[in-house]
Amino acid sequence: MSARSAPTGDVAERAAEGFTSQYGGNAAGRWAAPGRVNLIGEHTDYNDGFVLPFALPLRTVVAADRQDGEQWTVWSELSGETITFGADDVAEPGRVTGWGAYVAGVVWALRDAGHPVPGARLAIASDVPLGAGLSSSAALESAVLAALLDLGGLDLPAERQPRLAQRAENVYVGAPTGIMDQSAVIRCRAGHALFLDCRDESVEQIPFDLDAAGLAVLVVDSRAPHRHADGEYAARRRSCEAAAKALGVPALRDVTVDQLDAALARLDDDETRRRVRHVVTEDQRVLDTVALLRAGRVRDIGPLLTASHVSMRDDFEITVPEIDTAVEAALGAGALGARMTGGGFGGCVLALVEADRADAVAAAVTAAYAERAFTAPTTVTVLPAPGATRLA
Ligand code: GAF
Repeated sequence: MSARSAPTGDVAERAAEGFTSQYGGNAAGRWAAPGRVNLIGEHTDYNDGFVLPFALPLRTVVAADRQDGEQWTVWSELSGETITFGADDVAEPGRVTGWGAYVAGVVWALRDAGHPVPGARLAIASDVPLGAGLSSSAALESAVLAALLDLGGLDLPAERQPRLAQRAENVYVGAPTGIMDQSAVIRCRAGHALFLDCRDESVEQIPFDLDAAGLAVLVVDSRAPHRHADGEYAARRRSCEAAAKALGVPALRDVTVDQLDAALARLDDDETRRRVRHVVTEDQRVLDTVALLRAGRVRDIGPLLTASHVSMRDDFEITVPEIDTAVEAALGAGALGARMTGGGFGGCVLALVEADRADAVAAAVTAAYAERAFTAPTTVTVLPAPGATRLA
């Protein structure tokens, strides 16, 4: 999708060929996990709230087989490197660093949960662009998890897998992310968006048939460099947790829009009030979006998407000029709604468009970028794809 994408050619074949060239022979199997976009519900997951992501047709594929002993050998086409780690490296978090930490983190999380993990050789190929806010990390963790579960004959129901992959990222890698990305990557279905309650992890598959409605979702990679994304993400999370404590609720999910004004009146700084307003109104926008989709009113979700963007821009303050430019240009060219998707400070924008307007909207975004001398964006239209799976 962008200059940050992996090499061309079929990703599953690249993984299989990588396996053969690194280790000789054929892999025992191949496991795929997609990237995701979030239709709506941003920074609500770690507030126990609601999200509505769908899986992308861009995937990470792991070709793998078992090897003797407690040893894991991993090759990735992205770095061209092969790394090896053993039991000592997964005895506690943080010993393997860089991209290998996401793989070692999954081994660590499985072992920490009491699962006997087989030694393995893995080869990784990916079409999910790195650093574009499309969950390349969750795709990697989830594809590795699927491979290790199958190779070890381990039984871990799909609904319990996201927490395990999230622990790999939170504890082993050290990134304080919520449960959305791993849930999306593992539990999404083709043609549907995943309505996830991040408190009890219950899900509803919401039909999201863009083709039938004559619509398209255009994804714009803003190409904006992630500016302080990790520190700012953690700061937003701390601010939400502090606000919930000040309001005497377990999480901001427990404040409804009807209670919002009274809750805001009890908070004494304006920044915190704006953070809370984003989360509380965003949860309601997810519920409203789901209600419209259940009623088959796909076009009508546009204004909710745009309102979500305005809230992220003005109240949560997680957008950047490239992102705001893309949203404004898309709306100016007739998009029904547009918003940043993902954690923020760069990443992607999604725009809901009439299918026959997708090219014109993409061209308008590109022209707006050129006017401001931003690095040219990349654009692609996407349909909701399946979640993690073993390939034939
Ligand atoms: C990132 C995180 F990984 C998610 O958990 C979520 O908080 C998202 O940002 C914002 O909605 O993708």
